Amino acid sequence: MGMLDELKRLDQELDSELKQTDSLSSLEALRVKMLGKKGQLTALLRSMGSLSAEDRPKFGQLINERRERFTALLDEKQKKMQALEQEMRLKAEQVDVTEPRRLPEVGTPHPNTLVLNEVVDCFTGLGFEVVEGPEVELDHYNFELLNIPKNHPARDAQDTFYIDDNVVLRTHTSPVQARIMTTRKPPIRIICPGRVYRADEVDATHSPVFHQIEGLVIDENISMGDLKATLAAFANRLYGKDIDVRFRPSFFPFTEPSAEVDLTCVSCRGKGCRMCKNTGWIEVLGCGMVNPRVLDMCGIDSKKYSGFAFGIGLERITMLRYGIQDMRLMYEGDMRFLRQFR
Ligand code: 2U9
Repeated sequence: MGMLDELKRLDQELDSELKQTDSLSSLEALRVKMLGKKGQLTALLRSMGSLSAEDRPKFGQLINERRERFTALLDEKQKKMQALEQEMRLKAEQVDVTEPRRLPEVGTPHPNTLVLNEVVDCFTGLGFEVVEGPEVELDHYNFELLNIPKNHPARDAQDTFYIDDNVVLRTHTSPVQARIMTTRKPPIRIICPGRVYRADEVDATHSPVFHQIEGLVIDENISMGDLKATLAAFANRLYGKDIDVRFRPSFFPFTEPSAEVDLTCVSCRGKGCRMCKNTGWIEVLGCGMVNPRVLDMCGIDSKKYSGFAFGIGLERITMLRYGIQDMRLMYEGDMRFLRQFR
């Protein structure tokens, strides 16, 4: 093939490949293929040695014209491609600043927390202080100071989680009160909310981990009348002014006398319903006058001072407050349940 034909063919090849090129990288490949050191135009320049001295300048000029033309065409295409790629990148990275932001998911307070807050408001309003203590507790504070003797069934491993012979997961928050009694002088007015542990099976009303709020008042001349008025104030504050308090005799090692406390049924307001088994009353908590033996063991003179104590199961009063039928709902973390309480 003559050199002129070859130049013509290169012109056509460049034009057709330029049309097909759709990226900066394939454009660069085309530039190398045509104008690079091993490119086709360069090869043509090298082959000029076979031409006559007369033809050589003429072809040299033609090849140089091609080089200028190719360079111009490639540069032009490159500019277009760069502009196009820039445009596409800007489009891809476009941010709609008017789009509403996604709101962070906000939780709701647990029903136990809501009721505990109300109980704390109630008792701090009556002059009580809130005190907390360890959940891993010495046998001495959890049982011994509370007059729960060594052979008492509450101490059995069937009921209590033992860490070792002398250390347990507290089975009530009473050891917090015992600790305060051994370190302070009366008057004492405290409530002790917190998590407690018992080796119970899970069912609609039991859990091995639950919460108590215990209260303790110690001063001169504290009577059962003070206890009843305090618990009535609590019942009225949480469940309404029409709720009455009823004491029934009971037994606890740490109080003497002891009582189970019923409230007017919060569901039927005393008329009688399925929940109260038509009695108009529901059992809600336990209480009593602090056993003088407990006072003395904790270093408080039982001849000078007397006191009352009570124990409330937080889950129990929360369930009554909101009409929750099954305690397990309170531990499952199901947002459909939890979101109902605000
Ligand atoms: C000291 C002295 C006495 C705390 C008391 C109860 C009665 C009671 C139960 C309620 C439901 C436990 O959560 S529950 O199962 N508690 O009936 N608790 S008197 O008496 C004390 C506490 C500490 C130093």
